[in-house]
Amino acid sequence: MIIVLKPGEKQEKIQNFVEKLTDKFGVTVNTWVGNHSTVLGLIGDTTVIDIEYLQAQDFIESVKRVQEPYKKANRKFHPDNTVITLDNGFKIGDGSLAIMAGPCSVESEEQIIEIAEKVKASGAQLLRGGAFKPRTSPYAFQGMRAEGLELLLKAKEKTGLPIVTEIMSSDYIDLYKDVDVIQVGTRNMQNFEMLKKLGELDKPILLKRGFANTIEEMLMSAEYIMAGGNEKVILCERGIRTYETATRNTLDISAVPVLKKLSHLPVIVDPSHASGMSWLVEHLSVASTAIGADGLMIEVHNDPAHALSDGAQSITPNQFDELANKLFKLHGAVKTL
Ligand SMILES: [Mn+2]
Repeated sequence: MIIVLKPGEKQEKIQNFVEKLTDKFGVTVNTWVGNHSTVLGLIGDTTVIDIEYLQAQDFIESVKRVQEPYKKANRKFHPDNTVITLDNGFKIGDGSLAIMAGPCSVESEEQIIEIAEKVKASGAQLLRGGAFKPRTSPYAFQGMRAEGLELLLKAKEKTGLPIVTEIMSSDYIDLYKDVDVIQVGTRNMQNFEMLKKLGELDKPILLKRGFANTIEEMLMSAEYIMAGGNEKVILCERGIRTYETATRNTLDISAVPVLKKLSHLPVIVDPSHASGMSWLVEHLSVASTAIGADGLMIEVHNDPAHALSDGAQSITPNQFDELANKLFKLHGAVKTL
């Protein structure tokens, strides 16, 4: 971290400030005194230093971070990829392609079990399904809630597929004890109190990128979970809001290699919410697999025209079957390049 001091400060005041930084934060401070200004270079773990505290000091001209503010999610301090092992032994981030498929919302026992069996037959290794649904309108279908979780667990029992489902409030955290991967949705990416609670669990967390958040903000949210002791975080790029209206969101495809460069955590892509249109899901899935994503989360519905949520972006089990086949082949080919 580089701190530039305003010109004309007394040597004694600077010395006191340097001592304070050393004592309070345990960093080493190098001081360069020039003709016009003094520059302090802080070496050590500067993630604990609040940049706003420094900017509030009247004798400081400017502050610049030269190190990322996240530590546990940072590849610099953890060069090897993190591999997350689920209870059934399936690994995410080990170089294989993890495909999570299922309906946007759990709608009935027959629906979730039928889809689970079909996506499993096509090669999906996890079943996705929403029980608690964050909908833009309070009048839209809100999900089957606790009953939906029960049905997901039934589908898991029947098919053996691990399940991934979204949590919307830490009030319901106890209901998720048999859920294999807890999803934090785009709207909750910065629900810091909930992230802290999830950090206390020993369970994989799938963290979706907020649709108006930067990559650094996403990594800081991962840091919240990891700082609590839970290092099993899977990052998910799901599109961001831009000025483009042709698609529901704009898939930031470059986020995949960027996240993998900055962090050791597995990175997956959700092409369904990124596009909002079923015909586009294949294109985005192919691109994501080719660019090196560790997995995909795809919405599949047995009857998209009558889905209670996100029907327009859901593909049918038959379309998923063809797509999954293509993706596994492509992934195998990409690995040999
Ligand atoms: Mn959805």
